[in-house]
Amino acid sequence: MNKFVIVFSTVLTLSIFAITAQEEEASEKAGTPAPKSASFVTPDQLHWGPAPAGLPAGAQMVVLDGNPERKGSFTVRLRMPDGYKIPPHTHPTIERVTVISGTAHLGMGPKFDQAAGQVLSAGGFAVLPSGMQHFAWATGETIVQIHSHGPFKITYVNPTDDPRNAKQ
Ligand SMILES: [Cu+2]
Repeated sequence: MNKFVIVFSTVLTLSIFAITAQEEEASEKAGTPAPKSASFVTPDQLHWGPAPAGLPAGAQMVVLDGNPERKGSFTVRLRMPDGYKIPPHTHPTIERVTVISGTAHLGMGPKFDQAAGQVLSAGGFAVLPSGMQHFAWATGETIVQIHSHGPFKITYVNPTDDPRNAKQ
């Protein structure tokens, strides 16, 4: 390894640490404080409630960590009934999806197309960059875990798909 490579990798490592520290600091300043102690939850202790109004009716959600509405890291789970569909949409921040149970289908693009989805069974994982148009549906009751940074929002490609527009 020459000197340049060593210097470069040291600088890179240091900047990664700096970015992580900055993220944590930003999260503490403007939103959910970073946890100071360990916390544990068993599956029977999860307090499921109705999913937010931005999602089609019928799903349930539980917040495991953080607050999706505030700045900072958060983790939630979404329980979808069989056949549940989320029309094409985007998020302002990255969406990381882990399938806990059931089968989730994820498709990319502005048009809901059940022929174009990626099938993810339990244990499957997906990363959806911020601003990327995607859609989803479930076969069988399906639980996915979503890990991202808040404030997390959902913007539908077609505003008539937005359940918040129907509630008037
Ligand atoms: Cu999404």
